[in-house]
Formats: sequence, C-alpha cells, structure tokens
Amino acid sequence: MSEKQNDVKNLGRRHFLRNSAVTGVAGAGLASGFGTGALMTSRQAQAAEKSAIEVAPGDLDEYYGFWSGGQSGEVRVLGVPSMRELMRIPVFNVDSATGWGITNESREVLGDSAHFLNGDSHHPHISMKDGSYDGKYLFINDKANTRVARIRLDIMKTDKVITVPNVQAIHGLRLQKVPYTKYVFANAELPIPQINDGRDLESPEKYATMFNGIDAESMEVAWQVIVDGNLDNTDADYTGRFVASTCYNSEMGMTLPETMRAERDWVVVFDVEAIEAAVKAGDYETLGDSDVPVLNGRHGTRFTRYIPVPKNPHGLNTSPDGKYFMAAGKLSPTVSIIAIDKLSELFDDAIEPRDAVVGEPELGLGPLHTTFDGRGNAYTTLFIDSQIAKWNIADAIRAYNGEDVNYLRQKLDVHYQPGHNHASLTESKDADGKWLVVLSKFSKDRFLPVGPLHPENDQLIDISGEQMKLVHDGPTYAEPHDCILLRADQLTPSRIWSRDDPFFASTRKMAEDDGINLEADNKVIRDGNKVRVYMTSVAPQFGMTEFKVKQGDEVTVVLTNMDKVEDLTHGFCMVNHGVQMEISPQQTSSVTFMANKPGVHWYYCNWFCHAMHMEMTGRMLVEKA
Ligand code: K7E
Ligand code: CUA
Ligand code: CA
Repeated sequence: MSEKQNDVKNLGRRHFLRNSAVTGVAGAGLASGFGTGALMTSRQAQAAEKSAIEVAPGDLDEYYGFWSGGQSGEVRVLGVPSMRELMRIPVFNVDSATGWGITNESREVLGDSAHFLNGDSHHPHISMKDGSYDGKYLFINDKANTRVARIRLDIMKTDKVITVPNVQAIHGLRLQKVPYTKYVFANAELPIPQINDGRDLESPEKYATMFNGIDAESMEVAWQVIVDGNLDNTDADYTGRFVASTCYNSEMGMTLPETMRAERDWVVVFDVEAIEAAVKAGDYETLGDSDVPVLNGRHGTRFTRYIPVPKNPHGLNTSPDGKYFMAAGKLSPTVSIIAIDKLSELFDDAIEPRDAVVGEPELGLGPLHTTFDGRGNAYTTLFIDSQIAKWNIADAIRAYNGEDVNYLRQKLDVHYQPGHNHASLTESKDADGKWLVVLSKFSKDRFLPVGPLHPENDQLIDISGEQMKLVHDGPTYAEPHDCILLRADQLTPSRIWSRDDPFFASTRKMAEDDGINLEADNKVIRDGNKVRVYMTSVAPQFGMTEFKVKQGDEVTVVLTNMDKVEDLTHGFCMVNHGVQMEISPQQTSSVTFMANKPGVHWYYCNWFCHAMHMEMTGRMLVEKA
C-alpha cells in the first residue's frame, strides 16, 4: 500500500465521525485525540465536498438511482447526489400505502405467485439499446420465490412478474446490452433434482441448476441451460454474444465447508448465439410439465466454456469499454480479468480456458463487486477489509505479465463491510466516472441507535478526481444489495396516468362488459352474489357517498380518479375490511373483498387530496342476509 493510500485510510473514518458530530447526528465526544491542524484541513475539505453533493430545496438531482430492497422485496428510487429517497416501488412485497398485493390490478401482475407475501430482490437493471440505458424498463430478481419482475419506468409500477420453472432461487440477473435488451439473463443459484418431484432427494450428484434467458418484452422464459456447479452473479458483453456467470460451488457441496474445498471454482461463459441456434433448430428437451426449451450446457458442450478462477467467486462485472469480464474472488484477495476478445478462440478450442484470464490483481480481503469510471479504473469492494480498492485495469494486466507496476491507486475506508458498489452509468458504455455508491452492510456507530436491528449504510463517494472522496452516509432499511444510476435526462416518467393505460386494461374490459363508462358512471352492478361498485372520485368527493349490498356478497369497488391535476392522488379504504389502495390522477384501481358483517361500514379517502380530505367518505350499508 502506498503512503497516500495509508493517509486516506487513517483520515477516513474519524474524519466523517467528526462531520456527523458537527451536524448533531452521531453524538458528542468523537473528535478527541487528533490534532487541530488535521481538523481544520478536514473541515475545509468537508465544506468543499458538501457543496458538491448539496442539492438545495427545490433543486433537482442529476441522477436517478434505483435501489433493490433486499428482503423487503421492493425497489426504491433515490435522487443522487442528494441521496434523497424519492419513491418506493413495491414489487414482491405487499404495500399498505398503494395497495400493491391487495388491488386486483396488482394481483393480476403478481399472477400465480400473488399468494406469496415476501420477496428478496437483489439486482435492479435498466433495459438498454446499443449499450446505453433506454429508460424503458427495470428488471429485478426475487431469490426468495424464484421470480423475475419488470417495472415500467414511465409509471414506476411493476407490470410483469414471472416464476421461473425447473429451478430454485434466481440470484444474478443482467440484461443483454447489445443490440438491445432482447433477453433478461437470470441465474438460478441453488441446485435441485431434475425433475424435483420427490425423486433423488438424497442424491446431490443428480442435482443441477440452470442459466435462464427470459424474453424481455413477453416476459416468457425463452430457454434454460443446465450447468455444472451452481450460479451466482452474471453480466453480458457488448457484442450480444457472450454472458458470463460466477460459480462458487463447483464442488456441488450441500454444506458450507463442502463449498469451500476447491481452490478454484469457475466463471462459466455462455454463447447466446449458439443457444439461440439450438433452440431455433428444435435441438432441446423439456422437463416435467414445463414447455421451456432446456439445453445441456455442462462441460464439453458448445453452449459453454468453464474458466477456472479462485475461490468462491462472487461479483461478475463487464467493463464499460466492453473488453473485460471481472470476477471478484471473495475467498481469494484477487479479481480475475477475463478478456472478452479471447472468448471466440476459447469456444473454437484454439486456447485453454485459463488463457482467457489476462490479469489477476491482488486487492485485499473479500473482494465482492467491481465497478468502473470509464477512465480505465476499476473499484472493487473489499468486504472483510471494509474498503474500496481503486485500481487501474491496464496496469493490473501489465503486472500480470511480469512488469513492475503498481496497479493500486487508492484504498478508501467505508463503513462497514460493503457488498455491491456502483458508479454512475457504469453498466453502459456511457460510464461517466462521477459518483460511486457503496452499499455497506453494517452501520454500527454511524447513526443514532434504533434498536438491535440496524440500518444499512449506503455511502456516496465522489470519484470525479484522482482521489476517491467519501461525501455522504445514507442509512437504508433492509437490505439493498445493489443499485443502478442513470442521468435524470435518460428517463421520462409520466405526470398523470393515461386513461387507456394497459395497467388497468382488464378492469376497463370488466366495466365495458358491465355496460359502464368508467369516466362518468357511478353505479352498482349485481351479478348473483358478486357486486361491482363503480365510482368516480373528484376531490374531495367520491361519486357515491353510499351503496348497499347484502351480507355474504363479494364486493368489488372500482374507482376512477377523474382529477387531472398532477399530484392529486386519492385513496380508498374500507374500514375493518383490510383493503386500501392508491388511485392517482386519471387512474382506475379496483379491490375485491367479502361483505360478511351486516351493518354500516364507512369508507374514506386515505391519500391527502384536499382541505376537505377528511370529509371524503361514504358508507357501505350491508343488509342482513
Ligand atoms: Cu453481492 Cu445478491 Cu449481488 Cu448481495 S449479491 S452483496
Ligand atoms: Cu381524496 Cu383524500
Ligand atoms: Ca467453491
């Protein structure tokens, strides 16, 4: 480590504890024990850094950030560099505020898995065209229930959720970058018997897992490829042909010690063109009651190559110049650099798998994920060292070839135990090297205590200069694994809903079948013991202030918000019935519940919409059966 690196390391933590003390966040007494000279310097530095991240009231951030929500199952939208939370997008979770998982429209999106109340979302990625973000969709995995979801970025709502068949625990997820996001690539992590119907329970040697290609537009699983070992993280190249995934369990161990036996596991590279050709030629099998094409991609097949890398590798990241896949070593202090331009030779068997590795810099303990500034530098999280290592890719390759060069540029303390890091636009060819977000798993002593469960700590680092500068702590609720940043001008969110939005097309169809004009009618339709209540809402009134049903009826309330004013969202809550939902301007939302209790049941608007919002109420009168 250079002296410079040591300097930064020593300054890092106290420097920012001091900053917290000044702003009254972390309590007093933290500044003792170092010299005034150093203090002044760091204060002046802080002042300069602070202005770089300050986004004044009313001013807008330059970047959108989309954070996964980990075991909360959601996605969060932040402004960067302010790190203000702008919105939450429920995906695999149930959300009381918006009614996600409660409304009929959201339950239709959730489909077969609507009965699950949990999710575990790790990897948010934005659709691309020619290697740039196109701002259309965001895709995310659910490890907990083997699902993949798509969020429409115009309305910031989840519009598709699928369960991937034949596999368990979708973890790594990335998108095709070039020529456009035709496929979502999804790694299933945990091997299971093929077929998993009670056979082979105690024969782990017969377990397997698969690499999955999902059609990004139809959200149907296009094909699956059986692999040796398991699959962890993944990324795609900039030619459209290759995708690489890490495997930490080449041993096919069923316990932790078993998964750590080998000194090397591997990166498996997939040839998407060969896979597509085989599927097109009908050269595949299907499994069980799924009709998804399944290919054999084990060692020795034309669909894959296995490149040995040390040891229980984790993160897999493509450099924005399109030249390299980087596999972080986790149990090895190294990152393995794989040259993408050698992969066609590898598939032609003109070179050995290890010949594709052109560098293996030693960075520190517990390398997990790597990100890039577009200026030839890489930034790798060191989980065990609680540091970010900034290193130069070209110099690391020179050192691997025996030259005496120092590829390490800087190590910066972060707080603490970082998982992913993510630089602005880093997954696209437009990587701009301005901001680096580090998602730290531990935050003890950085914030006011809030009980045994601590927040995470997402730190913002300015990487625009030679030296990384830590500029902000951002506590987050459990547990964003990853985030993605794009420029604000790369997105165009809607301000209000379009009345013909497909998100509520099924509800519109139901209304049409009932002879209802959603924009005008306030009517109750009885269909046996199913009752559909159609209402408009205009602040501060529901179109109906009472309706009558019978005990035992199944009631569907359909609300259309006729306000056209931006930001004028209404809610609907039926007291004591466990239902509420959001209805934003020009949106139609519906919810179904049983009217089992005779009597008077008030409903009210639960999104603040008007000075008379409290009075925006009505009564459901339930007659005794
Ligand atoms: Cu490293 Cu699921 Cu991306 Cu967590 S994974 S950190
Ligand atoms: Cu309508 Cu509050
Ligand atoms: Ca292993």
